[in-house]
Amino acid sequence: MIIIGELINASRKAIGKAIEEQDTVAIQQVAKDQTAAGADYIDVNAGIFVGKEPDYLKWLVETVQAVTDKPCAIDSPDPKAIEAALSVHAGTAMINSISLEKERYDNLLPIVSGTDLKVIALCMSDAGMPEAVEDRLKIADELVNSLVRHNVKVENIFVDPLVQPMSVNNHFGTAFLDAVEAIVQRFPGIHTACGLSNISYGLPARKFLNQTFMTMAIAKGLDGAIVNPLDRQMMANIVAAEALAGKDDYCMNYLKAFRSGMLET
Ligand code: THG
Repeated sequence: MIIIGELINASRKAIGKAIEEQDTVAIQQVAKDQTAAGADYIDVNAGIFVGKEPDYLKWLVETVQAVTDKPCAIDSPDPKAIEAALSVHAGTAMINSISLEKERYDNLLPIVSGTDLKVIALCMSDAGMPEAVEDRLKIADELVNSLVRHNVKVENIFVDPLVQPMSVNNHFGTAFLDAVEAIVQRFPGIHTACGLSNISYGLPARKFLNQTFMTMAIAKGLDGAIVNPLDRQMMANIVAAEALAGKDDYCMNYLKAFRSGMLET
């Protein structure tokens, strides 16, 4: 599982405050904690700061990369903010995300076309949020085919079928899971990703739903997720579910996780 640490997101109160105050130490602590917990990418999001997003995102990338070797997932729909962040990013960043919404698509395609950047392809279009599995697949098809035509390698694409709250519609869970299954079958070598915790929005005891949903999604082939890596139970579940899904030769990762103490929750 490719873990994208979600915690450096300005919509979280403490992070929004730290960004506004340019509190390097606070941001770096969260970057270090997520790296130590096993994050492969550090998501950076300054989306609440209209007008200042490019400057803040650039500062976040510099601040984070000063204390971790991990690349960032640059979480913005704004090409100017993404360009600013990329201008200081070391190594191969992940763009989070392109979608089929026309303006976003047209502006972000030139940034990723012909590069080795990783890119999350979010299943959203100008028709709004997809509801049924077919809507998600139609968008995924168009996005992936178009990205590949524009010289983005299939292995650099992470399709995000979009997790929506099941408190709104109790079929949103299965629509997502079925979409993951179909995408993994249809595009060999492609990756998938999602903001998993959206599933439990509006419900109590969210951790329990998030962890169980993660296990179900892994069974369908999910191999990337934007999650809180400091949730030890979640991280332990991921290692166990991947072994059970046949993704862990000789249970090597499971055994390694056990020996490192990661399975003591
Ligand atoms: N898809 C893609 N990108 C995304 C999302 C998506 N980026 C934003 C969001 N959705 C995923 N990121 C977050 C970040 C923080 C939280 C949820 C999703 C969050 N965190 C808890 C909090 O602030 O209380 C803390 C973590 C916890 O305890 O679980 O709510 O769908 N491509």
